[in-house]
Amino acid sequence: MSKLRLTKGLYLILTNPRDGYEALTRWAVYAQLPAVQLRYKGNDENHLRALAHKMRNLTANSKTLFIINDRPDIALAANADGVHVGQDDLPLKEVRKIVGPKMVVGLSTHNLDQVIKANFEPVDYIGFGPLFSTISKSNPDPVVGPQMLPKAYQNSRVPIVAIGGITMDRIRSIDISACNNLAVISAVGQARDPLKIMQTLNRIIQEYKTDAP
Ligand code: 3NM
Repeated sequence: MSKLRLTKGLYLILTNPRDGYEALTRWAVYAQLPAVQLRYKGNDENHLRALAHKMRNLTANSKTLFIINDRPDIALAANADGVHVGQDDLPLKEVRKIVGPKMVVGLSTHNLDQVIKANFEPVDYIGFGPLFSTISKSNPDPVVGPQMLPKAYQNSRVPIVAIGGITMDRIRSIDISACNNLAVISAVGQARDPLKIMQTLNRIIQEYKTDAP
């Protein structure tokens, strides 16, 4: 397991952000977000490598972990802090073999079976979702609903990053005590004032208190 720690707060995923990868990464560092993930879905491998290099430089010596989606090889080459993979990517033991023991490894899960199976894999956190319907992913898995998050929490040995359709409006229906992070793409990436939205979401997550006495 990695010694790097994914602290509580907003986990920002960048896929074609309106204001560009560089500006959003700078703001994520300024806002001291716990993590920013490069999730590039294009075919231009050189562009991906260049983005990875740029985001690594911008996040170096900051509070913000730099995580790369899907590609353990590029995460290793770019000296990223972590790699995030899906259910259909390389087996987790292979991923861990490529990136070594220090890197943070995350795995997407979409139901309780997958949450429980992840307990036996060399992962540092799991994504869980989609909590709500999302337009940011092609062929998303069925919506799990925010009510499933506490159940995932009870069944997971690792911290949970809740994802999928999370917006300012919907955040109030999420039991944030059942996860370590909320992850968003469009709520920040397509916002008119991304810095303000990321700061607000990060603060809501970090300051969340349950109503229970
Ligand atoms: N993974 P937005 S949902 C990348 O369910 C991703 O694992 C999901 O984007 C999952 O915040 C999703 O715009 C898209 O809905 C999240």
